[in-house]
Amino acid sequence: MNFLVLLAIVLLIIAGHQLLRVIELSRGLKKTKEWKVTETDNDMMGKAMFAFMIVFFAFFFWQVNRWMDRSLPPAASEHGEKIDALWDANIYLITFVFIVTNFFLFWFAYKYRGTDKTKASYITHNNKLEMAWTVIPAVALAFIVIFGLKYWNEIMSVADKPDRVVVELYAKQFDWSARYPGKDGKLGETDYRQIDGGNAMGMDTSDAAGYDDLANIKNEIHLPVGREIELLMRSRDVIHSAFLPHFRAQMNCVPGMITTFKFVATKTSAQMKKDPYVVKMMAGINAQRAKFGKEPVEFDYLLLCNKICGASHYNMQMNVIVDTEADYQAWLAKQKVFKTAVAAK
Ligand SMILES: [Cu+2]
Repeated sequence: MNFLVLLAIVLLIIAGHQLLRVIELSRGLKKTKEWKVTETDNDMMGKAMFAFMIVFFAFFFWQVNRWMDRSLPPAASEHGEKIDALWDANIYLITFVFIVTNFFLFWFAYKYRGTDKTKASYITHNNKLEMAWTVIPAVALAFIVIFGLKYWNEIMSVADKPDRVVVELYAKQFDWSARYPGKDGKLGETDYRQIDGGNAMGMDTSDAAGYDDLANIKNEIHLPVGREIELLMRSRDVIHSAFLPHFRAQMNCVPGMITTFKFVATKTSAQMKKDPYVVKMMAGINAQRAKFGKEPVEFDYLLLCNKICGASHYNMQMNVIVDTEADYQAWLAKQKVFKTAVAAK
């Protein structure tokens, strides 16, 4: 059986070889050379390039229009507006360059398509051109880098508002816990050796400053609108990344150290749900969900993990509710104090 298969393969190879020889011989008998590009070929290719350009640009603008309302809504934080402005400036610049360069690419392929009448000119060097394509991108990049650095320094500066809200985010495989300081305004010390069922965030039980902390808050956190929020982040196991896309905030949570990010939320969750962009975005998402027989969802600010941190990484999510000051205080009053939480276990 194996021998027959081998024989069939060998015969197939021989047959293929013979077929190629026949083609080669018949080519020699013809007068025209089929590898030679004719006037008609060039004309057709040039026009095809032009047609492709039109379809290409049309597809590009269709895509922008089709998917625009599935991108992130306008920033809901003060610094987020700066990031969005920088992002928009970059995107407009890139789109402009994309259209100009691709227009010339395909337009020239069409305009200067080969004919027997014209001959290509031989140009080796042009100082003016060299200057133009060095200086113009250098100026554009300098603009992007300078604004990027300016905003980076403003955004990454240390939280310093006296009335700021401090929130600790504790990441572990695979969920988030939050902790707020109690009436003393101070978070208690932590000690990883004390982690157990009743002390999941590893608080140091010998530090009295931690007794009034509102610890081990799960599923959702509340933040007041218009006040500086200082996030302090810790991780129990691997590197996670606290990602709050609607506030344009992200910071790695690294085991063994505390990382920080500060921001000011500008819109409450209730205001954001009524934002025209969000209404349209959610309608699009819910129409898509309906196709798969899933119930509609409401908009919520989210805290996600943005590091591929393990098998259930996708599960690391927490709702973030931005409240008015009064609602925030009411929610805060309902949270369990650490000492009572420990006593209750
Ligand atoms: Cu994670």
